[in-house]
Amino acid sequence: MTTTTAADVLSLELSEKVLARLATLGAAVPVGTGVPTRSPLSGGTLFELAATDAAGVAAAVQRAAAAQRDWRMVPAPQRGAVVRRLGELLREHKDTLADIVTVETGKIVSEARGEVQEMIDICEYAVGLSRQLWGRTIASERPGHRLSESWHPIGVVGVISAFNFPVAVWAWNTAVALVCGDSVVWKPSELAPLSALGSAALLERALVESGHSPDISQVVLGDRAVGEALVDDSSVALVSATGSVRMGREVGPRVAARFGRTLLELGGNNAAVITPSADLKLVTTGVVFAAAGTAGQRCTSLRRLIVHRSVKEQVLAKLTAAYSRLPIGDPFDSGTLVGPLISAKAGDAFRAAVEAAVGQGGEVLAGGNLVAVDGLSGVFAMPTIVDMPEQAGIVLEETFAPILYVLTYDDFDEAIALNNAVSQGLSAAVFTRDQQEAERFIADDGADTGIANVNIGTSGAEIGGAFGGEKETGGGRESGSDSWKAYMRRSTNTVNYSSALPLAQGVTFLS
Ligand code: UN1
Repeated sequence: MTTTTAADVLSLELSEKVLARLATLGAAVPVGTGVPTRSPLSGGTLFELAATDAAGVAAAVQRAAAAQRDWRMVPAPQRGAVVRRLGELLREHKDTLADIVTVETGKIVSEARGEVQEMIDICEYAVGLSRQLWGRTIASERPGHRLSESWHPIGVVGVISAFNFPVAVWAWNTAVALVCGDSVVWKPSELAPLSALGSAALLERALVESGHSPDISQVVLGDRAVGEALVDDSSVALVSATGSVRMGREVGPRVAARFGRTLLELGGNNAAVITPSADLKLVTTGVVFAAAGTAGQRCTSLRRLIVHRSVKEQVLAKLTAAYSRLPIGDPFDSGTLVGPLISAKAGDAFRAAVEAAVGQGGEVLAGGNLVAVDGLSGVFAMPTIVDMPEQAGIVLEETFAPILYVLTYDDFDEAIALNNAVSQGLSAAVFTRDQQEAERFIADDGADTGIANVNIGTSGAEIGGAFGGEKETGGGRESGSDSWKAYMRRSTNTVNYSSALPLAQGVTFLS
């Protein structure tokens, strides 16, 4: 006889909630085996979905490739109209999709809705972009010649996304890829397949309503093997992958071996420098949101605080006071600011990191433990601050949990050196009212990250900028600015409208 635990009852409730939301979104749920769905609220399994096998991945890619051959000929502004419709549907169903995100990832309601808002934002951005896929005209050195460049759809884009932004990252890639004339095959995180099914259902509706093939968007479900099949498929022109550095190290060379393109968004080990002139009110809000928000599970989460010796005591007093008041609990409760970690494994990694930090001479100033939350059976970590004697060992690692390591500096050059002395290069921030320091931080010899902020934390980037980072973060850029260029192929065109054929560089041949 099996006994039903409180966690089982909660898992059942969450299953019902998520299935009702999926029905509202019009999503079919491929029940089967291979992909168990889970919730970090109960820590248990909800129900199981059918995994896509290798043949299924190949078939999905071929369907996407066939559909793309027509899609690429649809004028870009008309492709934009489909993305506009997707944005409208997301607006209409914002809270419904956000609820699924909360069930699957444990994100608090406000952040889950913020994630769907980020999807809406990128749709709107992509609609505008659909009329701005500009090439240039370049001065030719030859008379009667026009030199220009044009941008064309690249083909099938494979999107591999992570659990922490289970839907926004797909939307960044997909909204832009669609207006660029590409089709998309999505392999969502195996920890968040349900929010993927919900999002894809809305896109399918937008496509069908506008008279286009739903095959332009494909979802494949499963673990690593499914990701590998997608990565190795030579019909996938671009693999856009978000995840760990370890994952990127495998994906990068595999795609390169077949001369495919990659766009990699890997780990971060983001720091904020707190200078003597910093506005401490901004520091407190900025640091607490960046370090403890999303339970420290963003790539852009703040992990290192590089604080000037003269303000250290004051800064830490404010931060520890704020940390002691952070409500940890049910992410569906409106008062909660810190929800559960994604899994028991993440809880183990949190504990191991705190232990390692203490072993390396760290002093725990706030948090440090896992806590139980009434009525839920997931794993909850107390947002933690550890004062470290030096930047070494565990501080150099990205632990996906709310742990903030404190480092002390005396001289601004030293602060920049500490900021840059990690292998990742995603996001960095400086809090200062000194203009020289602010400018220096974002100058050529400043922070070496893809995102460098002044008087604002490391996380919570807007979609208008290019998102991504350097070094082991992978070098990719997605979302705004000119990131769209990664989703297109560039063609340089020389047109001779004269009756002579002068050769470039003054070469003479047959004349
Ligand atoms: C991520 O952490 O994987 O800047 C993406 C932010 C979000 C996106 C983060 N807009 O925090």
